[in-house]
Amino acid sequence: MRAETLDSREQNGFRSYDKRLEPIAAKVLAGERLDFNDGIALYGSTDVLAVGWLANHVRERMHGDVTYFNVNRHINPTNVCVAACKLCAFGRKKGDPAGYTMALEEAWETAASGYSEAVTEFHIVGGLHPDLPLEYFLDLVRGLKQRFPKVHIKAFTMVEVAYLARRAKLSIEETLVKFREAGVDSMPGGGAEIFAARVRSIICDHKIDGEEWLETARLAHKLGFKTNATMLYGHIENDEDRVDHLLKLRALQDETGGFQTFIPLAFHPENTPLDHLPVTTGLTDIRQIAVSRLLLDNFAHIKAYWQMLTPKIAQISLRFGADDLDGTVVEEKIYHDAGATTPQGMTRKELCRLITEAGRVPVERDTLYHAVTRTEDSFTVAV
Ligand code: V47
Repeated sequence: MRAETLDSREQNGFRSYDKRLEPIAAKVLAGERLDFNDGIALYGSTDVLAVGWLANHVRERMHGDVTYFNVNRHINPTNVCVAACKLCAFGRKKGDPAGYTMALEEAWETAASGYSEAVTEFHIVGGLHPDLPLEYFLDLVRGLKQRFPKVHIKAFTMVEVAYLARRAKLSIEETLVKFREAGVDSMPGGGAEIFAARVRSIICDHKIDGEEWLETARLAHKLGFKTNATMLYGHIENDEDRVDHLLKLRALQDETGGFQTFIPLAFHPENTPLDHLPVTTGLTDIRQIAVSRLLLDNFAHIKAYWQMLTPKIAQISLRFGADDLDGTVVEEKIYHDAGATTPQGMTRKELCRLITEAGRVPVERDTLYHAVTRTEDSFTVAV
């Protein structure tokens, strides 16, 4: 067994005891695209280190040692939500005493509070509130732009855009144009979950379906918005569902080129109706980062979101395909309501330490991946 392992084929430094990885390694080393069956083989291989080696090879081909992070602040204006998704511990029904909705002044004050480090990005997502009109969100963004003109506003998932459009009786395009005029600069990747209808009907049956999510992203890209994409894994989906999800994102990226970053999100079951499910394990998380890097050959960035993965797993991910850790965050509600034990935020210094100790080179970026240079409390962006 041992001899067999050592004798297994070696290609450019790649070696594995799993024969199924050999043709995949040949494609990866030649810069060729992987297909559905390759994705299934990568999820099925017990040689996670070999899968990680391949992902790291691609990551270093694209980015060398550079590892990105940003100085951002999350703002969740409301947790009141009509959707009642089984995957979620954050949303509250209207009238629930634990529900909250920020007055605009409160949201603007929240934006200003936290670390003294000047943030370069506000990341804004929230519940699907049955009464808050589109105008509330437009005013929220306008007010932020007025008060913080240098800060990039990455706001509203495809799910929120589609919901607000329907409530305002506007098309998706009209709604996106209003957001752009108000000051939204780009969009986060949430709400994608898993596109497969069988899974979606159980974990988030009131949300837009997978096709609508993709169509909304397509329209956003056509209007010039950069957006991110996510996938929620580690619940009731299987390997086929995950590969299908990744390949649908890859196909849309071929068409529009509008995605910047992919963020795999590990399901946190605590305080959700799916709390009987186990949490993901470290190797599952790391393999997911690696498979994402290998299948999404047209995505520039794979983010190991430290809030969701824990700083320790996020750091290890930097050697398994990830080139981005997300940012300082300051205050996080979605994962902490679902039992996350990670800190609420991290400083620039802490993020840099994680990256440096992984043998990588930290680069502070803005949302669009321009390098940021800092002097005391101000910053300049190299465009
Ligand atoms: O869409 C909700 C997920 C997402 C749970 O674009 C859960 O840069 C795990 O999309 N367990 C919101 N996940 C977060 C998100 C995100 C985060 C960081 C960066 C970016 C970006 C986007 O969180 C939701 C949903 O998929 N989620 N509940 C839960 N219990």
